[in-house]
Amino acid sequence: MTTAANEARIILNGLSASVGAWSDAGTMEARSPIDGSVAGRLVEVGPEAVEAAVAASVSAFQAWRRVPAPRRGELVRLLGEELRAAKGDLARLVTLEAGKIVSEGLGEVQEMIDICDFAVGLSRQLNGLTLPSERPGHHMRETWQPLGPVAIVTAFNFPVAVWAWNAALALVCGNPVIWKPSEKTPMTALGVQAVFDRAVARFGSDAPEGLAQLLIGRREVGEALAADPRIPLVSATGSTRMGRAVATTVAGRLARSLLELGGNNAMIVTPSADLDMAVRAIAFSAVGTAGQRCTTLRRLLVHEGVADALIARLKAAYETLPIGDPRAEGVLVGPLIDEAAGAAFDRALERAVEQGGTVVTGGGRVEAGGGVYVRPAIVRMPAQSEVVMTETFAPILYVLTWSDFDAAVAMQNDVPQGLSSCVFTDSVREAEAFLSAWGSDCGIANVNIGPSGAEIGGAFGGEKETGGGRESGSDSWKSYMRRQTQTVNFSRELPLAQGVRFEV
Ligand code: UN1
Repeated sequence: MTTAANEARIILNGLSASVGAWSDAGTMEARSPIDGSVAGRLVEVGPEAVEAAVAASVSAFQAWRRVPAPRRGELVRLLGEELRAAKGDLARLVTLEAGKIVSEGLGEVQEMIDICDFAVGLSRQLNGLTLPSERPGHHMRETWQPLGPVAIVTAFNFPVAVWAWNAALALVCGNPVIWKPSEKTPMTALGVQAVFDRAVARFGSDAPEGLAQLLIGRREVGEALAADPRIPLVSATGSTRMGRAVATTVAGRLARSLLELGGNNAMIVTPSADLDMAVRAIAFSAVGTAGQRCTTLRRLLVHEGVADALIARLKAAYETLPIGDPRAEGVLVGPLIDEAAGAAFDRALERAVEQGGTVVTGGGRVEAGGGVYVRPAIVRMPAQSEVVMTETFAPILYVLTWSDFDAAVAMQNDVPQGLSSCVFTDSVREAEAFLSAWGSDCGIANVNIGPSGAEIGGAFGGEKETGGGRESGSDSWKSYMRRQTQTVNFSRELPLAQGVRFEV
């Protein structure tokens, strides 16, 4: 029987990806969390490979920045077409290597396609301002210039979309990219690179060598990229600990980082909330991707008058959740990424009980063919104790109650992470208060929709401990460019500054 990992390897072969990447001497196992199978070993690079990769990127930059932005957009348009053609294969790779259910794998590739469309339009709208000069016969304007090589470090849980958010924007902005994917998802990265190469082949020779590079490697490769003075922007997604290390290194050389780190997202449910909608939103955002999204719902803050009714309905919904092989039709909860994630799930539940929590449902493993499958848990907590304030990358939903709306908002804000948030209410007062300056302190605030599943059109990311990075839509492109204020004197005078005379 073909193992899940071998199925991924067959798809890669079909995409003509990873030719030469496999070797018995390779040191990176390509595995699937579905059944724990291993497809083989991939050759990985060490930090010493970063030198040559950055040199190639710098020379690619010299050419790419001269290509007009709308023409750069054409490459991203072709990438979008190739992604559409390869959508099924890439989505399947995401399922096989990250363990996402089929519709989530497809959804992730759709995010790649969407950001390509967005970036194509953007390639004709990298607009600056013209500014009134205080000096006669002068023209002032603001121009957005390409920045240089962009390093992209991505996590296992969104193994393809996050690269695309960064790469599509970086490319239209005139920057080459160097990608270090998670060591847990090298195969999807190889698949994406193959699709990119197809787009380049159709585009033509004005796409320089080394425009988008892939470095299969470990933490040290990311560290070397973060430390390299030729990389003006490092965009990294992952744990808060990793983000702090990247931010410190990058700030130490006064360059820019764009970070997407932890989330500890809450939903406030008020007495007027539509509970049918709330139950569906909670189930999707708390157990989707087996609780391994940074936007996963982790804290449910319910008004004490509706708590028992809501919890009873959630318990019933949780107890019929189909858990198992994410390829199987109807399954909603796939595996955790690895044994360490399973252990973190178990430990968090133990800590929750120690801290006064009562498990309403879930916990423990489901035997399903070799992967780490857990039963999503709901735990009622007496207070926002240490474990509630911590992001555990697994499907645990902590439930707390409140009686005063302002106190609920304060509770939602009282964690270090500030990525996504939402309120379920039919009261316009509560909804608007939640969205006001004294409401949610998160980067994303929603009304009557859960905290996950953000569209690419908005700036994605958080405030507070998430690193404050904003990626993908809105004006996030400005992070990938340098702003230049330009002044042209078309007079025959030299007014140096207001009121200053300087004769030589
Ligand atoms: C992440 O979990 O790292 O909003 C990103 C969402 C997705 C992106 C999540 N569009 O759930």
